[in-house]
Amino acid sequence: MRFPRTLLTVPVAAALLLATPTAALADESVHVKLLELNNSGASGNATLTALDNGDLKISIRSTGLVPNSSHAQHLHGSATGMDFHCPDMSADTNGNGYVSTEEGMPVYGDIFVSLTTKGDTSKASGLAVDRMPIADAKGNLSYDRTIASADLPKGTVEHLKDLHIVEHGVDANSNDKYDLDGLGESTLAKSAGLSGIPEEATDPATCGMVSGAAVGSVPVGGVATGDGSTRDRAAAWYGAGGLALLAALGIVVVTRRRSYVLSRAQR
Ligand SMILES: [Cu+2]
Repeated sequence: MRFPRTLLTVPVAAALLLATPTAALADESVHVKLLELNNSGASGNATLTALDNGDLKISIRSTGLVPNSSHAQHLHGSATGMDFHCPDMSADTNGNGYVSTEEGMPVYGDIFVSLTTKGDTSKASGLAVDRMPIADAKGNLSYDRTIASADLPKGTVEHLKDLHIVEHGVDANSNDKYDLDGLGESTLAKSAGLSGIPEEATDPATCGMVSGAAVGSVPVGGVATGDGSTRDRAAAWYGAGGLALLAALGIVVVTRRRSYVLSRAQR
């Protein structure tokens, strides 16, 4: 960036510097790759966007799910720095060939946010299958929702990197539906007082870690990695001298913006 010193005073330069990142910071997105669990054959992509007003926008596109069926999906994890991650098959402690939701929980954490299509998004809606998205006849699922900051657990946006997306619902006996013949009755639903729910409906099908997406990474000395998300572009802007230039100007706003970036960047 060039500053014709005869034309630009420090305040003008500062205004120019601040104008660009404001737009870039409005949408801070992280990309999440949803990988199959339980040999479900399902996978997907998700984008979590922390909006400027504190709301969280979630977009999920998945394929290979049980067709015409409701898929419970959640953000799992914790905002208190616990190290949760997606499980592998070693979490299948009862050895039935499927990691159940309960077996996975010590690894991926409790339900943090229920990704329902409408209404409540708390843990209490974890099994609200009537408000969960339904895969189409081909097993594709599309989900978009913006959850207001007031409805998010404290620290959600700040701790996005500690969360994972889990989509539930598998088809163990390959008949394109949930039924008791596949894996029997859901022990999870049963423990919640719901009887007759197939285990197939509650076992996880995909899991994706937000932490795998280099959330908020602003390496000292510049940004060389990343997935090209908005988040990374913002980080790149600051990392590639923006912060240094602003700091050199020594204005109050610099501190505020820097702490904003770094608070998203803590690993
Ligand atoms: Cu879940």
